[in-house]
Amino acid sequence: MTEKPKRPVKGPVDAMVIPRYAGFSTFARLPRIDEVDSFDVAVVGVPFDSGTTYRPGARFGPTAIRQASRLLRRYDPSLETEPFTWQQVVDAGDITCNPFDIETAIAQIQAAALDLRQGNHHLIAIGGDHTIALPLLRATRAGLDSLAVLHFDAHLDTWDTYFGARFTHGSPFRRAFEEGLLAGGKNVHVGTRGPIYSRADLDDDARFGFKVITSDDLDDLGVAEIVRQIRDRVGKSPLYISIDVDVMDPSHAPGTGTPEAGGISSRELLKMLRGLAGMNIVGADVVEVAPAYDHAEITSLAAAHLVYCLLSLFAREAGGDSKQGSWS
Ligand SMILES: [Mn+2]
Repeated sequence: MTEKPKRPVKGPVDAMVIPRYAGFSTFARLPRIDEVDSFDVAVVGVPFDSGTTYRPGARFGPTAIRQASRLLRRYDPSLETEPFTWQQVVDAGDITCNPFDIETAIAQIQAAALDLRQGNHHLIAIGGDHTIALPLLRATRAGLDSLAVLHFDAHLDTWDTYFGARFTHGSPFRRAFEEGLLAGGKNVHVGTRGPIYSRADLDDDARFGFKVITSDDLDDLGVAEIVRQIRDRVGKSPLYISIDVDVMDPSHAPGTGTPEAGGISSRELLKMLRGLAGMNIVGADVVEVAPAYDHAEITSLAAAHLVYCLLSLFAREAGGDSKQGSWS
């Protein structure tokens, strides 16, 4: 499973030739999608924040995450992978999203994600506010029998409407349930905390097929037990991972739209993610980086490392595996 593939792979710009802070700004200085013949994983920006309910600004998330990703290096000792050489990773640029019409933007994101998914390519979206998870789930669910969602967030994001609007960053997983996109009884929220509108929100959420692992549960259960519970619940189902950076404590992710005290650390989040190695992950997003509220790139650096960890998880599945047939 863990050997370098024999086909040619175009990796990041060599930092010994061009310094990390110079040159074109793609994720991790990887090639653009138009610079390679084919790819296994695409990182795509979704600069959309018209679904935010509090602080706007996540439309600048993709740019900030790319900038913060310049320092990422080739070998991941935690997962013993080379995420940029065991598979072809590309930066697919940004999806054009209408900033004034949410439903148009959702349709644009869905169409672009479907296009990038052609040929079973893996997609990691960098947001953007959490509204974007709905069209990404639609595109990922297409062609699959079922799809489980693992959702890291301070919030449930299964609310119904806000000011009468059905498509906001607080409602993507309720809409996904209503559209039949979620596998029954296999979905998990991790890291929720803080006040909610009503006790009934939790009852609704359970009806949508989610198990809730709160931020406080991390203290009581620990990372290993939480990983065990996630693996037990999801099993071998195709899995979509959606990471709202506000799952992290504001000390680890201040640059976000709806921060809540009492969150988890970036170390804990990365460790949980690594614990998912070997699961059937089919797509992911990292959302809600709002750089205007960030300090010293704390949030965008964490987001860049989360994307790197997701790439490593994909690489472990891709490395030396002949079933990766997308390379022509
Ligand atoms: Mn969210």
